[in-house]
Amino acid sequence: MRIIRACRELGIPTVAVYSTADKAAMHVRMADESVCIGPPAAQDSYLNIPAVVSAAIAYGADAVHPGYGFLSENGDFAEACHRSGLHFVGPRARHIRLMGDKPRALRIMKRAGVPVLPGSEGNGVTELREAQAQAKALGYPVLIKAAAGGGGKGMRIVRSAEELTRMFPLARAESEAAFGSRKMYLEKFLERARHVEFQILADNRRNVIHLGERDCSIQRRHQKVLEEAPCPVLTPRLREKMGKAAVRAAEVVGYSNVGTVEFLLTPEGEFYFIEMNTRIQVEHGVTEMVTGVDLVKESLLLAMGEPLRIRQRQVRLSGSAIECRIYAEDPDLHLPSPGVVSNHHSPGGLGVRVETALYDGYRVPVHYDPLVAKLIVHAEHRELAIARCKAALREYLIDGIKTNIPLHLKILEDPDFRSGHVATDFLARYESRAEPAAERAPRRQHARAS
Ligand code: MV4
Repeated sequence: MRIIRACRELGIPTVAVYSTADKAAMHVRMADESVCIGPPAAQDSYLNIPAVVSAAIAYGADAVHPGYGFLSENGDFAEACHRSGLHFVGPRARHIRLMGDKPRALRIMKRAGVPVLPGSEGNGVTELREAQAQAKALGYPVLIKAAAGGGGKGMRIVRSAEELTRMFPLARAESEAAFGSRKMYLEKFLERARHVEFQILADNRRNVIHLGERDCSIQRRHQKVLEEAPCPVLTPRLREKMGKAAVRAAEVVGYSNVGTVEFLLTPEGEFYFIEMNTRIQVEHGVTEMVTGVDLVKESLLLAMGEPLRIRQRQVRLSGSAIECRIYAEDPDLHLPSPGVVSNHHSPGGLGVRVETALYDGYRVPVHYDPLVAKLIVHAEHRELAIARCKAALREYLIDGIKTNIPLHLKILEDPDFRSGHVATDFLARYESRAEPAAERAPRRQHARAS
């Protein structure tokens, strides 16, 4: 729906693809045309490259936007589009593949002078004995990552040789199942860092700019829960330094279109490149709110071969934005909560943006990601954004499914969050001191949603 909106503004007609599970989905109703590409199982529909490409050809499409899930970071898909004469709205296949190969990406960044953490040398580790030697040299704690992965799948923190012996085979099996690769990467684990990522835009004439950062430290099991822009602890000086490193990361490989450079930031102000995401991300909205730049529109124009329309010095950050990811999940059990939505009312007002496909009578399918809405607020400063966000969450009504709205209210009231002093361990610490569900006073309106 976000992509359809940007296309409409540009006068571009749209064709949506869907699986039989998504027949009643809002994006299908909203697009000019729609095509069913297969059964619910993603492997047989949304991940089926020939099905998507042939739908695009059959409907006379000029370009394919991959969105942010499924095939969005699949080099084979970008290449298949290209071979069929379709513009792929994203980077070139070779850059998707490069950034998907963690040891290779890190080697290139290190050589380009972008700071990286101490980690495995070479092309990755498959054998436990080799992993043990490397971990010993790095010193514990060490983080095991999938060399072909990203976003936390196959990741394990290990604090001793014994833990490594236990965890390495598990992480390797997870990587093989998820990415078809047994190659792992070991990295020194930073305990109390923040996850700070820079949005970049690049045209195919090697011009690259950044649009500032997002703080995504608040995650649960590597699923982002709440993101904000700007990062509350970045000084203009550090922003410039990290921004330059992010731009350098894109420049050195000749990257094009939208991308995100992820860093870890320590309390001492040291930062390290960890990976690059070669797609528009779920949390792009907070950057849009503080920069006023429509990132999806820019990505479409860049894919058409247009030069960048904005120069670095024209990028101004204004105010503070927060995004709450609303998941259809049981807040106590952390289990998906599919069901039929009723009494849906989404909040509104100045500085309140809701991106959702929910409507009354819609059945949230069990087959896919439980993300059902994004509440994005923008205000002049962070304190006001927090207040606005809380007010909007209390206004949100959703019956029929359970959501994590109560968790968001709890985060927004947390003194550590309010002072801006959070790190990637925030929600983990949080859950360990979580009070019983009964003590959580049900708030007036969202009580039914919890
Ligand atoms: C790390 C890290 C600490 N040290 N790497 C998580 C997702 C992926 N894109 C990168 N991630 C991390 N990589 C090193 N060497 C911390 C994270 C991380 C995290 C870790 C545990 C619990 C929550 C987290 C939230 C954000 C980032």
